Amino acid sequence: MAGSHHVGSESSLASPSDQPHRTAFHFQPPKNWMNDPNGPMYYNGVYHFFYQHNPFGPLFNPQMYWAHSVSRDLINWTPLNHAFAPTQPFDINGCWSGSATILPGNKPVILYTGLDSEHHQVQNLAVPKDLSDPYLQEWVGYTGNPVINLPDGIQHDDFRDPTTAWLANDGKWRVIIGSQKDKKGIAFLYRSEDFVNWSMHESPLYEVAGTGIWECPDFFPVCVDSNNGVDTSVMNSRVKHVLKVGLYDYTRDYYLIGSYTPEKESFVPQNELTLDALRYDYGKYYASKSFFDPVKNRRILMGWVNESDSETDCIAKGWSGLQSFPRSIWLDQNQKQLVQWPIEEIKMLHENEVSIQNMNLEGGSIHEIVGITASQADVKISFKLTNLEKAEELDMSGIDPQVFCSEMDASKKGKFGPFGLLALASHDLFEQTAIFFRVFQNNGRYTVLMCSDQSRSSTRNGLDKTTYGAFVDIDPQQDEISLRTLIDHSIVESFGGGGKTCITARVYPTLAIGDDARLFAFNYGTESVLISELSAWSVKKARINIEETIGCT
Ligand code: DQQ
Repeated sequence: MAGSHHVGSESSLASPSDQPHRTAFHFQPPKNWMNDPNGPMYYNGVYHFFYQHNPFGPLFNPQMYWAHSVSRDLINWTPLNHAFAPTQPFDINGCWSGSATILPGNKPVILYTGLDSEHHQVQNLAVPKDLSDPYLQEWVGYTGNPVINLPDGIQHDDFRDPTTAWLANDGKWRVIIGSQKDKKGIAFLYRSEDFVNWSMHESPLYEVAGTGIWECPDFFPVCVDSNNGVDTSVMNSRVKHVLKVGLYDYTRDYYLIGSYTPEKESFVPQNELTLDALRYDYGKYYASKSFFDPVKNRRILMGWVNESDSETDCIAKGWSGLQSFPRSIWLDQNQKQLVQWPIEEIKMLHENEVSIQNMNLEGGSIHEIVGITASQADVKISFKLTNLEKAEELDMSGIDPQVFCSEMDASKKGKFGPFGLLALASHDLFEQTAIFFRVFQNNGRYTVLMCSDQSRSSTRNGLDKTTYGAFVDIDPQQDEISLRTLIDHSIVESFGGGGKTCITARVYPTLAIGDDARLFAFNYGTESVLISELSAWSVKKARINIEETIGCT
């Protein structure tokens, strides 16, 4: 059932000077629309990444295809033919999101949502046509598809996005599927002994009233005492489980951490799913999916980062949508939240290292970081604060950090903060994306706020320049306040507090492009802060989806 469409080659795009916002080391197709990551997996030496693709244009179209790329290092990707095209009665109106599972005997399979001939969302099974093909280029739909039909009482378009399945001790596979009923978000649970015959468990794995449809759920174990990842079926006293759901109504990925007992099919989270709940990323980021990488014993997460410009702009660019840089993801030592960090393979792309130690950044000062390509960079900076008793008094309880960051943008002076980075800045700072912190105290407790302010990111109007914000769960009395930011022409992906708080933004500078982009550390607070350590690199261009003969060795 592989589509015969070949994705266009990069040479068909306008020259780089006409494409100042195309990225260099983030995953994107050669052209046209991309949204959700689908079925990431590792199989016999090759990483596979599928994604929702409209091969015919740069805008969303429900008649989705599954595009397919392969890599040996998660950095350079080779495009293959589409794995699924909407051609069969069970997916004729679209091949929507889904996940891969490696069955015993090292046999990969995929479950994905099809929009059938009646526009019902159903779940389909597919297997590689030839397991001896190292790239698994062709996929075949199971003849008995769909393997899971729309449940009674659920609307035809409210049942989608099967997860990677997990196997419990009773020999039954489990999978969850996103849904809703009367605005109650639901993760329906299905079980099967053979991966073909599935039956719905009497109660969902989890549901929360008032949250609307749950898209692209993900359910996986995380170790309580190590940063290593574990395979999705691992269940023992050393793991907790994470349930991630995409709330369609808000385009946000929220997660719950809890205990899962397969014998009772109960998932008891330790945190609540509210709009203030934990999120993978507090910026532009959605429909993410994780997978276990057995090569380095880690769990890797990728998410869809949509555009912030207009449909007209996407048509002019000829493409739309990025994937976040792959992140390792694990449970924080305090077991209250997850931590994310760019995968170490990024080092392959580093060059021109610049480093600074113990530099005092006076209140109201700015320091240019020179010697790297600021439009294509990886920068890590750590701030040490002393005299914290001088921090502003503010009771942050009940404050929405995003609203607060929007009102207190980077230009508003505080005491400790705003301090951080000005990315993709023009020489006169007219254009800049400011990623920064503010520190407050209340009754002897400190709160660290992280903001990503896009309000001056471009001279252009008509862009979504929403400012994002979130708290960072660290104590500045004990810990330095660290920020890592990946800058790639039109994406600014930031990791605060060692990866406890992530914020991704899309920006479209007109002045700060290519070699004209600058990078600064800044401190507009009145109190000085110490840059204890700064390391920054230019990031080389990766080979991403440039058509060539397969052989990504
Ligand atoms: N995108 C897919 C759906 C999923 C949504 C369609 C999330 O399967 O629910 O392209 O972005």
